[in-house]
Amino acid sequence: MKLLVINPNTSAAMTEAIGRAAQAVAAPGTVVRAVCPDFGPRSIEGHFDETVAAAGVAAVMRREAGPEAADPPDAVVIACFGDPGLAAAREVSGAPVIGVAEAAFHAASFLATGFSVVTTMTRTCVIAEHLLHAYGFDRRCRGVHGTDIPVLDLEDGGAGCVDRIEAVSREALARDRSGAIVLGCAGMAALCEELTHRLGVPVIDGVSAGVKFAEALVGLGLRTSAQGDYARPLPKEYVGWAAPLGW
Ligand code: 2AL
Repeated sequence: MKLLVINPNTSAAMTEAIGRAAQAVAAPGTVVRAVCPDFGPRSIEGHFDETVAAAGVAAVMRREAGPEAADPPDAVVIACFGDPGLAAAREVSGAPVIGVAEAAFHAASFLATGFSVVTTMTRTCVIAEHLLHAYGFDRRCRGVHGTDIPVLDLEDGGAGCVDRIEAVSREALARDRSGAIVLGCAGMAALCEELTHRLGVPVIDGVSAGVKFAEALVGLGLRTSAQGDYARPLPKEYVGWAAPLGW
């Protein structure tokens, strides 16, 4: 199957690292293509970044997976922990679209009664909390914790950040009485194995979980519902820089 992985930030290094992490867990028949928008923030660390990044995801979806796409994917993973543009992406194509936060929350809930999220800047904690509430996982998550690691410090895979993430995770496991850690940034994907080894509890990277859930849905022949709010956007004119995105 063809799996499109969209990194909503515009860091080429992080897009490559996410693509490698996705391909590493993919089944032999899965071909991963990792892309990022051609406009928007280098990293997503707040509401404004996220809003602009969501438009970038919409533009990539339109080009790569929309009705005019030359070689549309069988499934899509949106690889930023705020799941920017996720609902919009599901209006573009019937191919299943998975957000990495949503995937990680589901996976963690299979493995522990309660989990903790360990993320980047403390100011982004509220974004994860809003998602937990929107997705109905706020009863399973026992705490969201910032490390105050800037996202771009994770560009190379984040090896220099692993001690700090381990320390915050240990504190979170004890304070929250939780049984698993969800990594709150797609840029932490390469650290999952090392942190699992160090912490001795399940550590969930949403990129890997997203890839495996995408493969499962495609394997089951399931597609996004076109009934109701995930139906194609209504035809209308878009103006200004967004004109090509009109339907
Ligand atoms: C993220 C992420 O996954 N990518 C990015 O640029 N920002 N999330 C986060 N909590 O920092």
